[in-house]
Amino acid sequence: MRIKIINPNTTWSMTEKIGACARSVARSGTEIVAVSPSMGPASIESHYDEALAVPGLLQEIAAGERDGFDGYVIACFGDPGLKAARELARGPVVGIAEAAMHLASLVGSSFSVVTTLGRTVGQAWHLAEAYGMKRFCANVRACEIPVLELEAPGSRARDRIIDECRRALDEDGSDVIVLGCAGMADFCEHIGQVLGVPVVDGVAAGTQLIESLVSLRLATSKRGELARPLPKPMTGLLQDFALAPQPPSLKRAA
Ligand code: 2AL
Repeated sequence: MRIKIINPNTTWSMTEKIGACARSVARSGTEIVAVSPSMGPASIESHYDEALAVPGLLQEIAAGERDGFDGYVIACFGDPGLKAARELARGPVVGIAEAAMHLASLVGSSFSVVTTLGRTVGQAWHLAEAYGMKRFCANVRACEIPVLELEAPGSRARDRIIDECRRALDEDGSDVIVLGCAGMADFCEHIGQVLGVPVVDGVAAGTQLIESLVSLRLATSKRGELARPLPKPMTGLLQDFALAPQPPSLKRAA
Protein backbone atom coordinates (compact mmCIF):
# COMPACT_ATOMS: atom_id res chain seq x y z
CA MET A 1 0.00 0.00 0.00
CA ARG A 2 1.05 3.63 -0.54
CA ILE A 3 0.66 6.10 2.32
CA LYS A 4 1.25 9.83 2.01
CA ILE A 5 2.33 11.59 5.20
CA ILE A 6 1.82 15.33 4.97
CA ASN A 7 3.78 17.57 7.32
CA PRO A 8 1.63 20.69 6.91
CA ASN A 9 4.52 22.99 7.79
CA THR A 10 7.16 23.80 5.17
CA THR A 11 10.30 22.81 7.11
CA TRP A 12 11.65 19.94 5.04
CA SER A 13 14.23 18.81 7.62
CA MET A 14 11.27 18.07 9.91
CA THR A 15 9.41 16.36 7.04
CA GLU A 16 12.38 14.05 6.44
CA LYS A 17 12.52 13.17 10.14
CA ILE A 18 8.77 12.45 10.13
CA GLY A 19 9.17 10.24 7.04
CA ALA A 20 12.01 8.28 8.68
CA CYS A 21 9.92 7.71 11.84
CA ALA A 22 6.94 6.56 9.78
CA ARG A 23 9.12 4.19 7.74
CA SER A 24 10.63 2.72 10.92
CA VAL A 25 7.19 1.50 12.08
CA ALA A 26 5.52 0.76 8.72
CA ARG A 27 4.96 -2.76 7.42
CA SER A 28 7.50 -4.09 4.95
CA GLY A 29 5.14 -3.78 1.97
CA THR A 30 4.12 -0.19 2.71
CA GLU A 31 5.53 2.72 0.71
CA ILE A 32 5.74 5.91 2.78
CA VAL A 33 6.00 9.24 0.96
CA ALA A 34 6.49 12.24 3.29
CA VAL A 35 5.94 15.73 1.93
CA SER A 36 5.49 19.36 2.91
CA PRO A 37 3.18 21.69 0.97
CA SER A 38 4.72 24.16 -1.47
CA MET A 39 3.22 27.07 0.46
CA GLY A 40 2.50 27.78 4.09
CA PRO A 41 4.12 28.54 7.45
CA ALA A 42 7.53 27.15 8.47
CA SER A 43 5.97 25.89 11.71
CA ILE A 44 2.45 25.70 13.10
CA GLU A 45 1.99 27.09 16.60
CA SER A 46 -1.04 29.41 16.39
CA HIS A 47 -4.55 29.40 14.92
CA TYR A 48 -3.27 31.79 12.24
CA ASP A 49 -0.48 29.38 11.24
CA GLU A 50 -2.96 26.54 11.24
CA ALA A 51 -5.45 28.31 8.97
CA LEU A 52 -2.71 29.26 6.50
CA ALA A 53 -1.30 25.72 6.45
CA VAL A 54 -4.59 24.24 5.24
CA PRO A 55 -4.65 25.35 1.54
CA GLY A 56 -1.20 23.85 0.88
CA LEU A 57 -2.18 20.71 2.77
CA LEU A 58 -5.32 20.31 0.63
CA GLN A 59 -3.24 20.73 -2.53
CA GLU A 60 -1.14 17.78 -1.34
CA ILE A 61 -4.26 15.69 -0.74
CA ALA A 62 -5.55 16.55 -4.23
CA ALA A 63 -2.15 15.64 -5.74
CA GLY A 64 -2.17 12.42 -3.71
CA GLU A 65 -5.55 11.48 -5.17
CA ARG A 66 -4.17 11.96 -8.69
CA ASP A 67 -1.15 9.82 -7.75
CA GLY A 68 -3.31 7.01 -6.34
CA PHE A 69 -2.33 6.99 -2.66
CA ASP A 70 -4.31 4.62 -0.43
CA GLY A 71 -4.37 6.80 2.71
CA TYR A 72 -2.99 9.91 4.39
CA VAL A 73 -1.57 11.02 7.74
CA ILE A 74 -1.70 14.71 8.67
CA ALA A 75 1.47 15.11 10.71
CA CYS A 76 0.82 18.15 12.88
CA PHE A 77 -0.63 17.91 16.37
CA GLY A 78 -3.37 20.49 15.68
CA ASP A 79 -4.77 18.09 13.03
CA PRO A 80 -5.28 21.09 10.67
CA GLY A 81 -7.71 20.59 7.79
CA LEU A 82 -8.55 17.04 8.85
CA LYS A 83 -12.23 17.05 7.94
CA ALA A 84 -11.64 18.93 4.66
CA ALA A 85 -8.98 16.36 3.77
CA ARG A 86 -11.47 13.58 4.51
CA GLU A 87 -13.97 15.19 2.14
CA LEU A 88 -11.37 15.34 -0.62
CA ALA A 89 -9.74 11.91 -0.30
CA ARG A 90 -11.23 8.58 -1.31
CA GLY A 91 -9.08 6.65 1.19
CA PRO A 92 -8.84 7.15 4.97
CA VAL A 93 -7.14 10.20 6.55
CA VAL A 94 -5.99 10.43 10.17
CA GLY A 95 -4.46 13.28 12.15
CA ILE A 96 -1.63 12.57 14.56
CA ALA A 97 -3.42 14.07 17.57
CA GLU A 98 -6.48 11.88 17.12
CA ALA A 99 -4.32 8.83 16.43
CA ALA A 100 -2.10 9.40 19.47
CA MET A 101 -4.99 10.18 21.84
CA HIS A 102 -6.99 7.13 20.76
CA LEU A 103 -4.03 4.74 21.15
CA ALA A 104 -3.04 6.34 24.47
CA SER A 105 -6.55 5.70 25.79
CA LEU A 106 -6.01 1.96 25.18
CA VAL A 107 -2.82 1.55 27.21
CA GLY A 108 -3.48 3.38 30.46
CA SER A 109 -6.07 5.02 32.66
CA SER A 110 -5.30 8.60 31.58
CA PHE A 111 -2.71 10.46 29.54
CA SER A 112 -0.90 13.80 29.70
CA VAL A 113 -0.09 15.63 26.48
CA VAL A 114 3.34 17.30 26.51
CA THR A 115 3.49 19.88 23.77
CA THR A 116 5.58 22.80 22.51
CA LEU A 117 4.35 26.30 23.37
CA GLY A 118 1.75 27.17 26.01
CA ARG A 119 -0.33 28.92 23.37
CA THR A 120 -1.06 25.53 21.69
CA VAL A 121 -2.47 23.99 24.89
CA GLY A 122 -6.01 25.26 24.20
CA GLN A 123 -6.10 23.62 20.77
CA ALA A 124 -4.99 20.27 22.23
CA TRP A 125 -7.79 20.45 24.81
CA HIS A 126 -10.23 21.41 22.07
CA LEU A 127 -9.24 18.33 20.05
CA ALA A 128 -9.44 16.05 23.11
CA GLU A 129 -12.98 17.31 23.65
CA ALA A 130 -13.93 17.02 19.97
CA TYR A 131 -12.63 13.43 19.77
CA GLY A 132 -14.38 12.29 22.94
CA MET A 133 -10.95 11.88 24.55
CA LYS A 134 -11.33 14.51 27.27
CA ARG A 135 -12.18 11.94 29.90
CA PHE A 136 -8.82 10.21 29.29
CA CYS A 137 -6.84 13.45 29.12
CA ALA A 138 -5.49 14.31 32.59
CA ASN A 139 -3.63 17.43 31.45
CA VAL A 140 -2.02 19.25 28.55
CA ARG A 141 1.40 20.72 29.37
CA ALA A 142 3.85 22.84 27.44
CA CYS A 143 7.63 22.90 27.67
CA GLU A 144 7.83 26.32 25.95
CA ILE A 145 10.03 25.09 23.13
CA PRO A 146 9.09 26.56 19.71
CA VAL A 147 8.61 23.86 17.05
CA LEU A 148 11.73 24.71 15.07
CA GLU A 149 13.86 24.76 18.22
CA LEU A 150 13.15 21.04 18.71
CA GLU A 151 15.82 20.44 16.08
CA ALA A 152 18.31 23.05 17.31
CA PRO A 153 21.48 21.35 18.69
CA GLY A 154 21.84 23.60 21.75
CA SER A 155 18.16 23.61 22.76
CA ARG A 156 18.34 20.57 25.10
CA ALA A 157 14.83 19.92 23.78
CA ARG A 158 14.74 16.21 24.56
CA ASP A 159 15.82 16.69 28.19
CA ARG A 160 13.39 19.56 28.71
CA ILE A 161 10.56 17.41 27.36
CA ILE A 162 11.59 14.58 29.70
CA ASP A 163 11.53 16.99 32.66
CA GLU A 164 7.99 18.08 31.75
CA CYS A 165 6.90 14.45 31.28
CA ARG A 166 8.21 13.62 34.77
CA ARG A 167 6.22 16.54 36.24
CA ALA A 168 3.17 15.28 34.32
CA LEU A 169 3.44 11.77 35.79
CA ASP A 170 4.05 13.14 39.30
CA GLU A 171 1.39 15.85 39.33
CA ASP A 172 -1.38 14.85 36.86
CA GLY A 173 -2.02 11.29 38.03
CA SER A 174 -1.60 10.10 34.43
CA ASP A 175 0.17 6.90 33.41
CA VAL A 176 0.73 7.54 29.67
CA ILE A 177 2.45 10.40 27.83
CA VAL A 178 1.32 11.74 24.44
CA LEU A 179 3.95 13.77 22.59
CA GLY A 180 2.26 16.94 21.33
CA CYS A 181 4.25 17.69 18.18
CA ALA A 182 5.33 15.77 15.07
CA GLY A 183 8.79 17.21 15.58
CA MET A 184 9.15 15.10 18.75
CA ALA A 185 8.72 11.78 16.88
CA ASP A 186 12.41 10.87 16.98
CA PHE A 187 12.52 11.38 20.78
CA CYS A 188 9.72 8.89 21.50
CA GLU A 189 11.67 5.67 22.00
CA HIS A 190 14.29 7.26 24.27
CA ILE A 191 11.68 9.08 26.37
CA GLY A 192 9.72 5.83 26.80
CA GLN A 193 12.87 4.02 27.96
CA VAL A 194 13.77 6.76 30.43
CA LEU A 195 10.26 7.11 31.91
CA GLY A 196 9.19 3.46 31.89
CA VAL A 197 5.61 4.28 30.87
CA PRO A 198 3.95 4.14 27.42
CA VAL A 199 4.90 7.21 25.36
CA VAL A 200 2.80 7.71 22.23
CA ASP A 201 4.09 9.53 19.18
CA GLY A 202 1.33 10.50 16.76
CA VAL A 203 3.43 9.92 13.63
CA ALA A 204 3.94 6.25 14.50
CA ALA A 205 0.37 5.91 15.78
CA GLY A 206 -1.08 7.58 12.68
CA THR A 207 1.03 5.52 10.29
CA GLN A 208 -0.03 2.21 11.81
CA LEU A 209 -3.68 3.28 12.14
CA ILE A 210 -3.80 4.19 8.47
CA GLU A 211 -2.18 0.89 7.53
CA SER A 212 -4.88 -0.90 9.55
CA LEU A 213 -7.71 1.09 7.98
CA VAL A 214 -6.38 0.52 4.45
CA SER A 215 -5.86 -3.19 4.99
CA LEU A 216 -9.37 -3.51 6.49
CA ARG A 217 -10.69 -1.58 3.44
CA LEU A 218 -12.16 1.07 5.72
CA ALA A 219 -12.28 4.50 4.08
CA THR A 220 -14.12 7.71 4.96
CA SER A 221 -17.89 7.34 4.51
CA LYS A 222 -19.07 9.43 1.57
CA ARG A 223 -22.71 9.21 2.51
CA GLY A 224 -23.16 12.49 4.38
CA GLU A 225 -21.07 15.22 5.92
CA LEU A 226 -17.77 13.97 4.53
CA ALA A 227 -18.94 13.50 0.93
CA ARG A 228 -16.84 15.18 -1.76
CA PRO A 229 -17.40 18.98 -1.63
CA LEU A 230 -19.84 20.40 -4.18
CA PRO A 231 -18.19 21.95 -7.24
CA LYS A 232 -18.38 25.76 -7.29
CA PRO A 233 -16.30 28.69 -8.50
CA MET A 234 -13.42 29.84 -6.28
CA THR A 235 -12.03 33.32 -6.74
CA GLY A 236 -8.74 35.17 -6.37
CA LEU A 237 -5.77 33.22 -5.06
CA LEU A 238 -8.03 30.23 -4.46
CA GLN A 239 -9.25 29.86 -8.05
CA ASP A 240 -7.19 26.71 -8.62
CA PHE A 241 -8.97 25.05 -5.68
CA ALA A 242 -12.30 24.86 -7.56
CA LEU A 243 -13.32 21.21 -7.90
CA ALA A 244 -14.51 19.81 -11.20
CA PRO A 245 -17.87 17.99 -11.26
CA GLN A 246 -17.28 14.26 -10.92
CA PRO A 247 -18.08 11.95 -13.86
CA PRO A 248 -21.22 9.85 -13.14
CA SER A 249 -19.22 6.59 -12.94
CA LEU A 250 -17.09 7.94 -10.04
CA LYS A 251 -20.17 9.38 -8.32
CA ARG A 252 -21.72 5.92 -8.14
CA ALA A 253 -18.52 4.46 -6.69
CA ALA A 254 -18.39 7.17 -3.99
C1 2AL B 1 3.05 21.29 15.72
C2 2AL B 1 3.37 20.15 14.92
O1 2AL B 1 3.13 18.98 15.20
N1 2AL B 1 3.95 20.64 13.80
C3 2AL B 1 4.01 21.99 13.89
O2 2AL B 1 4.49 22.75 13.02
N2 2AL B 1 3.43 22.36 15.07
N3 2AL B 1 2.43 21.15 16.95
C4 2AL B 1 2.63 21.96 18.03
N4 2AL B 1 1.93 21.66 19.14
O3 2AL B 1 3.38 22.92 18.01
